[in-house]
Amino acid sequence: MKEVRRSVCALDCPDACAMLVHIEDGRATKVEGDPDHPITRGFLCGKVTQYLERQYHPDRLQYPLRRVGAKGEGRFERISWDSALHLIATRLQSTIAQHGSESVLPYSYGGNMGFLNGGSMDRRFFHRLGAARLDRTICATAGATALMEALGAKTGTEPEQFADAKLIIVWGANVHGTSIHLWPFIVEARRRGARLITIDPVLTKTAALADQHLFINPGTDLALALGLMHVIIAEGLTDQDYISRHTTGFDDLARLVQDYPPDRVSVLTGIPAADIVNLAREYATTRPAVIRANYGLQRSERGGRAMQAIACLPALTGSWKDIGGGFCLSTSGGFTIDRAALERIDLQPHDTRLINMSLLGEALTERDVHALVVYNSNPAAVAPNANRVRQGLLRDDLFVVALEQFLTDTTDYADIVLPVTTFLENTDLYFAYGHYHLQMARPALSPPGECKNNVEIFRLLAQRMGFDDPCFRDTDDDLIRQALSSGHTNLDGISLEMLDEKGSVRLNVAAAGQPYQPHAQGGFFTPSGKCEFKADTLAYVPPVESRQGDASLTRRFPLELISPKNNDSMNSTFGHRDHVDAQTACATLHPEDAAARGIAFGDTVRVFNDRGSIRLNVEIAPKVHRGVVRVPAVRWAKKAGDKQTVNALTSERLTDIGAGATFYSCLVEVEKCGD
Ligand SMILES: Nc1nc2c(c(=O)[nH]1)N[C@H]1C(S)=C(S)[C@@H](COP(=O)(O)OP(=O)(O)OC[C@H]3O[C@@H](n4cnc5c(=O)[nH]c(N)nc54)[C@H](O)[C@@H]3O)O[C@H]1N2
Ligand SMILES: Nc1nc2c(c(=O)[nH]1)N[C@H]1C(S)=C(S)[C@@H](COP(=O)(O)OP(=O)(O)OC[C@H]3O[C@@H](n4cnc5c(=O)[nH]c(N)nc54)[C@H](O)[C@@H]3O)O[C@H]1N2
Ligand code: SF4
Ligand SMILES: [Mo]
Repeated sequence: MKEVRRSVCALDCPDACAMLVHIEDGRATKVEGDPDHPITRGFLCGKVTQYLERQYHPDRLQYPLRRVGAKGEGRFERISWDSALHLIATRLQSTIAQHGSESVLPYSYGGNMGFLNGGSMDRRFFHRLGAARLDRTICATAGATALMEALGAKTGTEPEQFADAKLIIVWGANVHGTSIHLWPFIVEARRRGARLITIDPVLTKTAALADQHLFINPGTDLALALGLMHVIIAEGLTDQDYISRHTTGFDDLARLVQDYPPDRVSVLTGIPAADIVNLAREYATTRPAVIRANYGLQRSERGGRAMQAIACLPALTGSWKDIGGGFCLSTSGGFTIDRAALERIDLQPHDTRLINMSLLGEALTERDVHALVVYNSNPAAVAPNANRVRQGLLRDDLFVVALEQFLTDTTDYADIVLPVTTFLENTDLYFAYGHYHLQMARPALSPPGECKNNVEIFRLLAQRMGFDDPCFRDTDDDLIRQALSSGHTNLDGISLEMLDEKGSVRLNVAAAGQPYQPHAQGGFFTPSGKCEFKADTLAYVPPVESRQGDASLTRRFPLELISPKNNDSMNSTFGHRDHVDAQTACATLHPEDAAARGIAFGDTVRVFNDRGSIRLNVEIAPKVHRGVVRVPAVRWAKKAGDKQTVNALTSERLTDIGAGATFYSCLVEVEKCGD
């Protein structure tokens, strides 16, 4: 029998695509983008077009496993669900008896972006247990904090409106690789005469397609933003009416940016002064002009304040007033569901300690963690300072449980591995961080073997631990109804039944068919209700790990390593694919940096600093800014000859605000390998 069922892509991507799954006799034969969805528009990215390779991969986990080899070896034997749950419950109980409940640490991130499988029954379970709480900082907290400071919410220009822009600045974002569904709107705008400018240390695929590309020194975007403000204010290109009605702190900002003339900003950013002046003029005089930033921009020591300053630019020029103007980092703030009802922090016996996930290495080696439960994440590959993380995971007295689809770098250190479903097998409710359409999916396929979803696994664990609160028996539909009952106007009239029928519904952010213009008339969500410039927080200091940073470091490690997203994979997901492995096993060097080190095409190189050393192939091309090394993230260490990923090199230093990870502030040296 042939049929087509709907699903929603649950990967950690701004686009949250609506999918159609073609099924023949219970087996999927093809996945495609829903042609009727206003953002998906009938296509999926390359990596998910091939999702069935993952869905039906022979290595997919189907049964619970118990470790039989040494930690890190990855040798397991099959056990029953009953004994897996029993082993976990008894070990958690004895750990709590001996070391207290806060010695248990959950570790999860973006493996599954559904509200249910991403953060519902799991949170309830750990809250009731009294476990340490995880501060989920590994991706987005610097930028999120920045938006809260400047705008008061994580909202921005909707993708549909990009088609109306006349100037699009893509700033620290690789639209073509990481949020491809914005691209058709950019194409549409350009067809109508818009210009596209990119700002990135790398000539990405997006940058190569732009009208103009500006190579920037990593971590210097705050200086660039202040330099643009300098020119805009000095040349009288501001919208004084908008500024006086809808902003605070303009006079202090005007004073601060006097210290950032184009010549100085040019030295800091590596962008020619004339280009800075022209960009400022073009931005302030083209209407509508929109800025698309993405999280890559804020993964540096100064990334938070940089995002904050950039988010202030449209208020200076009044660009929020235009359909197709404004700024977007994230739209997630529009999805005002009742998270408290899903997560139930009130179940905590007492307020527990908070552990920053970006400091996992430190937590496992210095902070008295005795049990780690990992789901929706692969920390052995994706967390910074991987050698320290590994040292922690190797501890004999650490009990590790991993809920996974594959045997990853992390599961190799687990005592118990539980097989989980893929999103194609789940009921879930989905937000997006790149558009304003709320979606729901029912299982399109049935799970293989004995796979269970995260929600069900934490329900079962709660039962084993004897947690009798009725909330641990909530069904998936109960959870969705609770999530939708926040009473917020954005969800007015949106019910489970409606989502079940339609699949996707635009949030009530504007009248049907009308553009959402969050700040056309101010309406900021800050305490003052205005865009807050906060000049006292915006002075620029170069990152410690940067070319203008700590001289004792730059002498030994003169190159700036960035490890941005790989177009054909999703963080470490799809790392099992050979072509992904090859892409993430390669460092790109500027020809002058390669020549200075006697490195030539075909060489193998060693990239190293005090934290680690990895061997990689090399690509030599002026695709990276001079002084920058690019290694796409994140390779599976277990597939590498030296068992290392790029995160062996990255540090546990945190961002200026939001306590986020600084993956892209990382000094290294590169040398040719001897053999
Ligand atoms: N194909 C693919 N798509 C993905 C992902 C993936 O792994 N692969 N990951 C998903 C996730 S988790 C996220 S958070 C998003 C992130 O989406 P993006 O932010 O678009 O992706 P990144 O590659 O992290 O960073 C974007 C760009 O910032 C540049 N960059 C690095 N440092 C700086 C800097 O200091 N200044 C400036 N101006 N630019 C800088 C990088 O070279 C890169 O081209 O993508 C999501 N989508
Ligand atoms: N060097 C470097 N490191 C980085 C980054 C970088 O750009 N450079 N990016 C950082 C960023 S932005 C992010 S968001 C993090 C991402 O880090 P993670 O959130 O850990 O993302 P993934 O590596 O994709 O791993 C997700 C895992 O979840 C599993 N999974 C999928 N669905 C489910 C499910 O339903 N249940 C369970 N239990 N598991 C599931 C997948 O099989 C996969 O192994 O990485 C960070 N690390
Ligand atoms: S990863 Fe992003 S672009 Fe690709 S199918 Fe999923 S939501 Fe769409
Ligand atoms: Mo991320």
